Amino acid sequence: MDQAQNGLGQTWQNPLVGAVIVKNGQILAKGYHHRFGDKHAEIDAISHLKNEKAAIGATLYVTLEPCRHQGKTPPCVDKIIELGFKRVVVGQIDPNPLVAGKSVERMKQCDIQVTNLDNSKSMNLAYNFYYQNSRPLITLKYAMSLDGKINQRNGERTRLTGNDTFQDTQKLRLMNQAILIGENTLKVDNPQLTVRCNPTFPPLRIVLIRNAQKLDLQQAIFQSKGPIYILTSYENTQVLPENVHVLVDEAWTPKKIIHFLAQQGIQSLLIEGGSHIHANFIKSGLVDNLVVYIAPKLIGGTGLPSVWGQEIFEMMNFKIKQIVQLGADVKISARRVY
Ligand code: AOF
Ligand code: ZN
Repeated sequence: MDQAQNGLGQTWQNPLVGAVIVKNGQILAKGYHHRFGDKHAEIDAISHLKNEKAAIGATLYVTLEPCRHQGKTPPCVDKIIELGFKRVVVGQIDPNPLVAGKSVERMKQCDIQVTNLDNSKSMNLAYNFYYQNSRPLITLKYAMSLDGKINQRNGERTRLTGNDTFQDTQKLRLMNQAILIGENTLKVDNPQLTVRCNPTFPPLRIVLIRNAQKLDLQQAIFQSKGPIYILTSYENTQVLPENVHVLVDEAWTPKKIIHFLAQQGIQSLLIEGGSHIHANFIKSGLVDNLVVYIAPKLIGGTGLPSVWGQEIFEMMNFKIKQIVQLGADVKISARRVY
């Protein structure tokens, strides 16, 4: 798993995968999936053997079941069989229907001993979730005051949290393949929605604007690179920058948005706000994780609450996964339980 982590932030829609080759109690080679499109972890480890013949009778430890399909690279399982490995220990079965246990079967048929430790799923939560549920894993994030408000007054940007929280939200963006905001957040916060460290595969930026007939192209988001999808109910006739795509539907419900993202192969979505979008997604039951930053401030009065505008008829339950202090702020991460 340590090997796999080397690929963090670089593998995009592919999982993090690590591999180690062992013989006679000695590690002969290590490898990992470096980045999306590159060779797979097993092949990387094999490439570090002094001689491929050393694989004869050796054990291959790999955090994900090897693939058996021709993708951007040839099937790993063929190479494993060809080189004469005696034993293969996998960390989990690959939920990708192209693999899904079939490589394990194939190796067993070729008299390779196969053990599934089933201990590495937590490393690729969104990847596993996507294949199990045919939709992205949805995380809803907001920063609020001690009295549960996200903004001072409608129409004004309020900086509640400090720099440590800012750094953490950057990591959160990096861990998601798409980010969604609504038109109020676009207007009030004027965000770029970029990840400052310029990753190779930045998250897709999605903005829900009911009427996008006339976009304000001076806004920060339109000055930045990388694809932006505007989901709207009205055609836009402006000449738009090449990276801006307008998709029209009479009513972009959370369900339709998620369906669109699933079709794009997006495995994880971060919803950054505002409170109406939060409420709509919660109402639809489409929230899997919450990340809440609490700033030690009180707003009171007419401040905008974190979730506003839609009633939830049945209370939703979450399990707290983590509580950490970030500078003066507190971060709470929670996962939905049913
Ligand atoms: C492995 N080892 O290191 C990875 C695997 O488009 P491709 O060719 O890179 O294939 C992507 C699929 O391959 C991915 O969805 C998963 O099923 C498998 N990824 N498999 O044995 C690896 N990254
Ligand atoms: Zn492979």
